Amino acid sequence: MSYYQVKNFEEYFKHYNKSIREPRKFWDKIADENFTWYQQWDKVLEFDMQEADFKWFSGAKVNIVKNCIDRHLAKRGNKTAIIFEPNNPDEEAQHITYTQLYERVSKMANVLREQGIKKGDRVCIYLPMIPELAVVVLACARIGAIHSVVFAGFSASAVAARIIDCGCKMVITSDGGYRGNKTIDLKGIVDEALKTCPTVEKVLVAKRTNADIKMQEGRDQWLQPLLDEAVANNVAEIMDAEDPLFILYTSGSTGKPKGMLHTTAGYMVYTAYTFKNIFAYEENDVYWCTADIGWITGHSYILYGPLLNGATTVIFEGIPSYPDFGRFWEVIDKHKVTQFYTAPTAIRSLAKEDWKWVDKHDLTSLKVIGSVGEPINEEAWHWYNDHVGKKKSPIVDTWWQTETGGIMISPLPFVTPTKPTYATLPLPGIQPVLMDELRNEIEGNQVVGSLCIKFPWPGMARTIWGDHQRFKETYFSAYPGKYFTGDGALRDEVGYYRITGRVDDVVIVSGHNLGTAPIEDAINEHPSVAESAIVGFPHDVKGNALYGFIILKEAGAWRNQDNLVKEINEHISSHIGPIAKLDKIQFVSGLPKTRSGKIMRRILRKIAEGDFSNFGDTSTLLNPEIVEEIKNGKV
Ligand code: 7RM
Repeated sequence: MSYYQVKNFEEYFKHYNKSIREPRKFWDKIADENFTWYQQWDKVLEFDMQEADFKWFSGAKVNIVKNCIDRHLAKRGNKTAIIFEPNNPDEEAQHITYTQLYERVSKMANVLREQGIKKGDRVCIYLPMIPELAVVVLACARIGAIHSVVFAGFSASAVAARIIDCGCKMVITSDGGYRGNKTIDLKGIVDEALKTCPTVEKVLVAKRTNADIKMQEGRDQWLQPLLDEAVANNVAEIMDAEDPLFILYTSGSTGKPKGMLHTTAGYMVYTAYTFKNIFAYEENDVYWCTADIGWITGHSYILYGPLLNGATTVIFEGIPSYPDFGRFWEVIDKHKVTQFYTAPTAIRSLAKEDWKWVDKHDLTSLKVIGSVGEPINEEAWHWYNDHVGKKKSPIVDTWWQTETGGIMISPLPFVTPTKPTYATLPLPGIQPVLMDELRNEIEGNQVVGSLCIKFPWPGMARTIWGDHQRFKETYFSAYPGKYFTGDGALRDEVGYYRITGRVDDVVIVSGHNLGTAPIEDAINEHPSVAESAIVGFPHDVKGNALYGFIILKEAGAWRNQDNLVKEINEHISSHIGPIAKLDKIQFVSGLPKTRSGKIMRRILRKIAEGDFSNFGDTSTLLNPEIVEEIKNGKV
């Protein structure tokens, strides 16, 4: 296998430059050397940026699951593919070998076919983080059905909207799910959702909690008896390179969720290549990504990327705080995890707790630790580096999106010197650019702009399901000829990128263009502050002023709040400038967040403006109750 793995920084630049000079040759070689194909491609890439039309490896025939499982069987049949770590630490972990995974996926694939699912049909998967989730996803891909995984925490209305949008024929769910000391009634939520979903003919139900649920005659069936009857091998569907693989909904700040469509060959090549390089994965490593499979990070870096590399990947059902704040670190020790990949929101919430929770566990197995989902603030970066990485495991701060399919900007461990809060450099094959307001590319270093990508890459989404026009408008029209990410970034004196957040979050105060991330960073450096979010609100004199929502650490909660307000503003003043001082500060116990830890700033903006009328779709919030508290405490 060869993925152009580079050994040192000099080599990185050499490979990078080559990949830019001859991108087709670059991807051709990666695709050629690392996968099994039924048939090779005629052309590596054809595209039209204006029309947002991209074809990778056209003419090729392939099945991604054969590449994830079957081709490993000869050499790795008895190797563990999946380690399942249950919510309850007293329940035994499961080790599923590649051979066992082959058998389980084959049976599931046979069940799906028997139940009438064919290539191109959409299947909604609404399951907790249990092995069946992985098995069902892979079974869909094996038979060419398009999976649409919906995070098992979304409400009935969110589930229904996603089922209706892509016309799912089947839903696969469970009798319930565990999350810390709670159980969730997934089947009940599906029943509620399906009242408005005429396209769904069948519901298959996995057993997990043994909850007493209702089964609707003629529609619902228990999964296990069907699996018991199925044979343990299966002939995979032969897929065209550009056949759809999955749809994954991303909420976006406004409007209805976008069903991002990913296709087969390009996504396969890209997730495999990025996984291998960014996590420096070696044969006997144990890799753990704490994301949910209902999120793109779980698709690309719990399932496809690791399995394509024949890796051992951990699936964790629980949450970081159950049964105590040491759970992540206990699991790392228990399974001797070598690569650990999580989100800044998890890091910050654990950094709020006593570091004895970390230091009492043995983390010496770790080699590389990663971060994804938001800008990681300086304080959290150092905490992660000191307490988890022990200053020896490099942090890979990985920037990417549901739309990009895989990681785009990230350090390569042991190659790229890391720098706190910087995602650093693009992977070979990726061409980021910064654009100014006049839509010109900004050359040189020490500059700030809108982050675009100026050449296609294999992992990119191909369209929004059912709405190609919206795809074109959202991503390919703001900067003609380029993919617009929606994020702002700065490039430092050596060319390292730092993502500063969504460009919609920028606030203009007295004519100054302020990114929210650097101000939040400064606030978070205050010893009493755990986390913060700032938004703009209309102001008679300055046009806009800044409103800060701040979560205090336990120690900070005892302090005099007027003094804290003064100190925080003095700190901002000296670190950024008086222009960035906050007009209003509200101390809150939490911030409205999506499941993947992103703050829903739209809600905070409305509250800051004093408009409590229409918060838009809040069904994907992890903690909807916090909205009420924040409304009531408005200053
Ligand atoms: C993987 C994922 C995408 C948005 C993206 C950014 C933000 C993600 C980082 C980051 C700074 C990072 N997909 N984002 N990673 N910002 N540094 N390392 O999160 O579609 O759910 O979100 O997340 O704004 O555009 S996503």
